[in-house]
Formats: sequence, C-alpha cells, structure tokens
Amino acid sequence: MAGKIQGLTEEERAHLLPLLRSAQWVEVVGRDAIYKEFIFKDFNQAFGFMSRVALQAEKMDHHPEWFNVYNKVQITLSTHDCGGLSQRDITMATFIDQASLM
Ligand code: HBI
Repeated sequence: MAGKIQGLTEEERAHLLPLLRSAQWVEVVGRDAIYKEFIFKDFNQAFGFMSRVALQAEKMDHHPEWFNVYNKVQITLSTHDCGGLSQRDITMATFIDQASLM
C-alpha cells in the first residue's frame, strides 16, 4: 500500500503559494485547490497543450480537473488522496506552466 500523500505544510504554503500567485494561479475559495485559466491561439494549440499535460498526468498518476472550450483551458489542481494541496500539485502546476509555453 503506497504511503498516504501528505498535504502542504504551512511553511511550504508560505513559500510556494506566492510563487504560484505570481504565475497567475489563484487559490480556489472554499477549497484547498489552485486554479488557472489558459488562452491559446486556437483549439489545436489548446488541445496540444492538453495532450502534453495528459501524458504527464499519467506519468505522475496525478490528474488535473479541467474544462476546455475552443482555445480556453481552465485547470484546477488538488490532491484527492489528502483532500487538498500537496507537493504533487506544485509539481504539476510547474509542468503545466512550462507546457503552456511550448
Ligand atoms: N489525481 N489530482 C489527483 N489527486 C489524486 O489524489 C490522484 C490523482 N490521480 C490518480 C490518483 N490519485 C491515484 O493515486 C488513485 O488515488 C486514484
């Protein structure tokens, strides 16, 4: 049985959340999660981005909650296994930001 995933500590949050906010991630009201909206040139670019993220999600076994319409992708990250933000969400958010620039 894999160890339980630990949520972010207060110290980690104090350090990490400002960095995420500076990258336009926002904290979801009423939920321990982060959210960001991405706008691409067209659907093709948006779907290519989603494909890159999907492969990484499978590789990490950590999946975003997302919504796509045409060139817009809305992403929410949280860790079901701990009921809130974990380091896995930080890792995924970092990957997502890099993938959005490709
Ligand atoms: N994705 N966001 C997120 N959070 C999880 O806890 C999670 C996941 N994908 C797969 C996964 N956990 C597996 O470890 C099982 O818990 C389904």
